[in-house]
Amino acid sequence: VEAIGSIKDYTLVECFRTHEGKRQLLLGMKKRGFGVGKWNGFGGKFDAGETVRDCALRELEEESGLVPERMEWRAQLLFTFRDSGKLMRVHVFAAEGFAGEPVETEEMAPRWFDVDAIPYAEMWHDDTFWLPRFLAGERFEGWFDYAAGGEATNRVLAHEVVP
Ligand code: 6OG
Repeated sequence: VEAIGSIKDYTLVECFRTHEGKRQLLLGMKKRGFGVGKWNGFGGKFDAGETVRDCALRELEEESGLVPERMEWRAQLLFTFRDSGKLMRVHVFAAEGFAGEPVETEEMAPRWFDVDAIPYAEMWHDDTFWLPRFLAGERFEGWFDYAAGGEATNRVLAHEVVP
């Protein structure tokens, strides 16, 4: 029997702006590591002793160069993986108010998307279930149960989103 792994915490920041009258969401194409090849918000793992908010701000700046004027906590997502038994908890923030443009980093290639043209087919499957509610301004908790092969198969078998 494998040892029971502990839960791993991550942050994820969804950045918004209004551009030429249209509301837009910033996504980054992940160039390496977990979720490579998918569009996603910006975030990552905690440094020792770091608060959730500090981690979110640090990861956003490291991966995009951006520092937001406003950022608020909006969601907590729990991910289970059938094959590995891995447990991940992701703390999601909404941010806005940016001075410059995002820069490409070793981790992410950034692009602004109109909120009515989100590339769901090239994102984590769970985003399909919660991002529309996030875009609508809701706060919620979500649970997503990934099929075996998690990252490669990208298939949520069961889920729940609770306000
Ligand atoms: P680094 O490898 O960059 O952290 N993340 C997920 N995001 C979504 N939408 N769905 C998932 O389904 C995710 N799993 C992880 C959290 C990984 C980054 O990717 C996010 C972090 O922002 C399983 O350190």
